[in-house]
Amino acid sequence: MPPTEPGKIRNVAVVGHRGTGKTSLVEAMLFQAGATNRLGVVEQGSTVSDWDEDEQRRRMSLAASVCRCEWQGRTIDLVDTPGDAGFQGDTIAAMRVVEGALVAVSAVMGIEVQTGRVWQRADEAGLSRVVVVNMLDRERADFFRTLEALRAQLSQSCVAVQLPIGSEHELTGIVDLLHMTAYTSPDGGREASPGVIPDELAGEVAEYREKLLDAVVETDEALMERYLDGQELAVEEVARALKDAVTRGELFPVACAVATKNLGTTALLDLLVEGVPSPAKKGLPVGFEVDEATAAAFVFKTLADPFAGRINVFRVLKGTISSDSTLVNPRTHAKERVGQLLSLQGKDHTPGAEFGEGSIGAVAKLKDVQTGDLLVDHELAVDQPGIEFPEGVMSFAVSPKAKGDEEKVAASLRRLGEEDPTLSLRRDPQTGEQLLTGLSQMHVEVAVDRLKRRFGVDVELRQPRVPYLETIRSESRAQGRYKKQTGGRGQFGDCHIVLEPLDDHMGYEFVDKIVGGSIPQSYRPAVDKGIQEAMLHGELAGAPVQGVRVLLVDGSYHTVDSSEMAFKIAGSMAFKHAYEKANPVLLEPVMELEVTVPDESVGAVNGDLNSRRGRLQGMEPRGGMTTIKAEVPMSEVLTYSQSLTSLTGGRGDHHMQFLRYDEVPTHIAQKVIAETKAEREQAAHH
Ligand SMILES: Nc1nc2c(ncn2[C@@H]2O[C@H](COP(=O)(O)OP(=O)(O)OP(=O)(O)O)[C@@H](O)[C@H]2O)c(=O)[nH]1
Ligand SMILES: [Mg+2]
Repeated sequence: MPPTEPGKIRNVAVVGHRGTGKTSLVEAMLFQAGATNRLGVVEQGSTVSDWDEDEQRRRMSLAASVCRCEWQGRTIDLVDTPGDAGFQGDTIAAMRVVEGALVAVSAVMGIEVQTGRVWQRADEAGLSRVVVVNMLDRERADFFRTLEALRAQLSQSCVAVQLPIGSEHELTGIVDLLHMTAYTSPDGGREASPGVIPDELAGEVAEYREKLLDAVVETDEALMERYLDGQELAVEEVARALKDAVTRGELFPVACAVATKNLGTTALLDLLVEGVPSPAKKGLPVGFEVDEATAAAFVFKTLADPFAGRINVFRVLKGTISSDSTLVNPRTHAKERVGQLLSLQGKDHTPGAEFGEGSIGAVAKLKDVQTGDLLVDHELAVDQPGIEFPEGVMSFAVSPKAKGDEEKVAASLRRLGEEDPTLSLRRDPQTGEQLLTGLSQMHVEVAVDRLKRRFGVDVELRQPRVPYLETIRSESRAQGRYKKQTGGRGQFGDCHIVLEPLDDHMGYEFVDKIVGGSIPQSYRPAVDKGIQEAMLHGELAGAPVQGVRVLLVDGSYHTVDSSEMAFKIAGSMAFKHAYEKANPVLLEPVMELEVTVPDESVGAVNGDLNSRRGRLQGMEPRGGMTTIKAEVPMSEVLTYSQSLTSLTGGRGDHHMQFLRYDEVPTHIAQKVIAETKAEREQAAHH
């Protein structure tokens, strides 16, 4: 089969807040378009998109999943993405390779935290957007309230192209304002052909049809003139002008749906085909520059299967990618032999011979290709466009349950890291622990589940140690004198140093202030070295010392007995003496925390933050939800996810990042110091 013409492709990322029905919408579209024979259900784990065992157990999408259907002679590639903030890696990557986004919102919840975030990403990537208000059959669902929120909070260019017929449990269908027809078969079967609009809706339909016309003619001068002249505009003319406006990103049509009943699916598929531009029309996604290549593809997702090996999912940027060809990876400069190409449909892959411009495909068993890599037909000097993934915020210490499994754990986690670049493993140089860092607690927990199921390694998660630091508050001066006389050649080193606190508690400076030759030039770096070694473990809690300027002011030496070693020891001794006198204090990392919660939980959340030594920085109410900004010590928010869930009934969302180091208040510092002391003593016993 020849590759699909770029003009006939629609690449759409299905995005939105967690649980707005994205997976169910994809399922409905596949079913309505005849790609599947039955409407799968998220609860039953029977959807095409949520095929992974972890997704089915948790009833949520954890990774992007590519699903294809044909509609009106077009090939639509739907990339269903996870809504949960902890699994945004794939969502961000998917939005880099499509022309359009289908933004799902719940008619009950309206605009939520993640809705705003994906909207902003879509802005950055210049994506055309269709908004779908889903779950209109649920209690407390309200299309009009949601529409107003969309217009107020996302864009005034959101415009209804459909209306619900009835509401909540009495919802019986939807009106398509564009084609002036109605769909009235909310029974979960294949949606029937459109019928006539019920008479009782005439008034409302006229009102919203006019709003739609007003919005559309705004974007088309010729049409505007005729409209103002009082001429009747044909349905097709309006549809065409809307399509152009959506393509250019000037209007965002708002559709209605009940995904689980397959209602509104036909009109939604129509909108995607008509509104989302094809790769041919849109050209390269934002940020790519592959002029010199004749064929290029961008890897936006990687699957690490312990049996099938690695599968790279790509979007063809230019030309054709065919099996049995050779491509180059500009990052590694390595040639990659392309064996079998694959077409994806959820978990299924079928062999494909070639993929043309704009299409999404997959390839197995390349040597060293990662998410974010480009594959080109010959070596070129191309810039890596890359993908800006968010930094991990939740770290846990991991250790294998079985002794001796350390290497296996590390290797398996590396494989998982290939699949999910927002997951990282590193050794904390200070505490020696292996830290697994992800975007949320659940993110890290899912990784642990996968380690077990896919790679057969069992690990334990512990709260990580807080990376404390130490610093000084005042100036001090001390001498370090090392002298040893044992038989033959002795050891002699002697130095005087002054410690001064540096701004921001950060950094280290060594300044040689010696006038004359009290210490020969060649021994002075040894003093510096000795001091730096002593600074690795401060005297308070064994934490690294930061924020110190050392002035080397004086000393003495011995022509025979002095050595680098002796001066290193003298430097370390001088530091320890001076440090004690310089008012040392413990520093702790402080996080910048942003919490978004329903208005009614604000009091409880603020009270809780207060009890965690949080400092409120600001509050921003926004349509039923309030975003609270605060600075909180890391030690107080190691398991914040759980607390927030119980404080808000699961409706809160948060993210945090490292801000700076601050002094630990004395009474708390005493506790930390006592604890670390006890631990160190215990460690010394073993
Ligand atoms: N009543 C009703 N339930 C729906 C509708 N659409 C989805 N659901 C249900 O809502 C829940 C969430 O649906 P999903 O399709 O998993 O939502 P999602 O947006 O993919 O969720 P994440 O992947 O976790 O972000 C499931 O229990 C669905 O069965 C709808 O239109 N009406
Ligand atoms: Mg989903």
